[in-house]
Amino acid sequence: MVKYPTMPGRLKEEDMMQLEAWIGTGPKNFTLIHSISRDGCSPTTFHQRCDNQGPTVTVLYNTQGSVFGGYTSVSLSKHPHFYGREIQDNAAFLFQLYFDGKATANKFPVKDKTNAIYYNDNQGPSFGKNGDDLSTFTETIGCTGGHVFALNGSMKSFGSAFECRGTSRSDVCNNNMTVLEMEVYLVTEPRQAIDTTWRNISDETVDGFIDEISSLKLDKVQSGSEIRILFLGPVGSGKSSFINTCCSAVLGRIVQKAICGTGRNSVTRRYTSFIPRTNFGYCLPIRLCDTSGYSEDFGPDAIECNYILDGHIKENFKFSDREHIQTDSGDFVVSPKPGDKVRCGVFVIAAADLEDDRRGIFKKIVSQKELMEEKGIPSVVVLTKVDKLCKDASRVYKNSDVKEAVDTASSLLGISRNNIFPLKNYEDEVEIDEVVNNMAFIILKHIIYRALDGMEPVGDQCTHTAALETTESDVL
Ligand SMILES: Nc1nc2c(ncn2[C@@H]2O[C@H](COP(=O)(O)OP(=O)(O)OP(=O)(O)O)[C@@H](O)[C@H]2O)c(=O)[nH]1
Ligand SMILES: [Mg+2]
Repeated sequence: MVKYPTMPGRLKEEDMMQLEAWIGTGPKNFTLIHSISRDGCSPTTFHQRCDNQGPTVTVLYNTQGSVFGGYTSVSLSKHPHFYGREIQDNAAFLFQLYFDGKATANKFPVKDKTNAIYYNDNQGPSFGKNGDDLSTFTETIGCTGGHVFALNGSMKSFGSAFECRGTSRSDVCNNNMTVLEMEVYLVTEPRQAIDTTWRNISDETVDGFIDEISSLKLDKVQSGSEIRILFLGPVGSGKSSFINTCCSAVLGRIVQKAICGTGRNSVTRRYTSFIPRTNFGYCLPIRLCDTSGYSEDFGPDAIECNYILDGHIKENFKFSDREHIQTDSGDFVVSPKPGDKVRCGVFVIAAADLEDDRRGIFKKIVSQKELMEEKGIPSVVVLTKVDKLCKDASRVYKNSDVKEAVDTASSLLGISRNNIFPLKNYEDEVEIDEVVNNMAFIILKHIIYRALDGMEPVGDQCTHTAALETTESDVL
């Protein structure tokens, strides 16, 4: 079966809950498998993406703020001899969720079950005999003005195969089939969480974590300066939130030093660093460096990444989409000190975005990872927002979707699975949560180990303690 991006569509969570209640057979997952704004509006593409998949729900969003569509509990499948045919579905229904922008929830159950769905090679999703209750489009429809599709379907005989319960078609679709979007979601049973733990992790308390990190005597390894850790990743993936999460876990209260949020472009515009500090004033000898998120034409590119890794870029440097830093710029460090150099790269990616690479961002990540490899700088991946895959944060290391995300990231980016870490950031919490802290400590600890491994000369059999006794140039 084709695997589809788990990118979110327009359908809100509460609308999915409403559909789930109407379907009436328990919890469901909704996976966006077709979107005309993303995939184009042609019958061929629609059938390629949606045929033989299982139950689906089609949702139309017209230009007047009305949201409506249809559900089919059976697979759309082509008849070997006919380009058009009706398909029986005892559980199909049409529905409306919003009318003129106002929430208006109505289910219109099927009454003529043998004519519930109309399959036609040349058409998009259609419901009722010949698609008379609701047809979406015939032949390819272009996009007008870059964002609108004037669909040529209709609800001309709404109420024929489906009960309309006194609602007229104009009360559902305003007799307006010009839409901003039409989406098809695959409706599946939620997979049972696997009960076997897919990764063993220890319980980390803040005291245990601090003791362990202090015992490494990192400040001596790095000759008095902090170990620099660089965060890179797509816009909005949770880089700044991760820095805040680490600082919160170490301090024991929610910290919001790094600015977080959402925007079309990166919210973080400057190269900024943060040092986590405990509530008794001890500063961890690590420096967490935030960067702008990647979009198509923004965020650190190969040249800037190269400079940052080698310590050539000063803190507070403002990333620009117009030009690279010049070597004669005031933000350019001509002779970087050991503490300016990056010791570990952390690629931060939202777990649910893993298979949506329309912007070519993973290619960028892979090339920057390879650049780090050439320089002997280790890299790890942090998969954020795992709460979207697994609501119960305490079950993350048992959840099969999270494990699958780790496997996918590993094969996409060519990074071994034990360098990929799932994470739920502090995001709406106002109090510390032990489970979130634990995830952050585990990741931070392994980032530090990787940085130390990268700083040890290759082939050297000495331990970290022995490394402390060597000179700076031996170690670095
Ligand atoms: N549900 C959830 N939301 C998160 C998580 N991490 C971050 N967010 C939210 O995602 C949005 C973006 O987070 P940021 O930390 O600003 O992302 P960023 O990668 O720094 O983004 P830019 O600086 O714009 O590149 C914010 O609204 C966060 O609250 C998470 O683990 N779970
Ligand atoms: Mg940021």
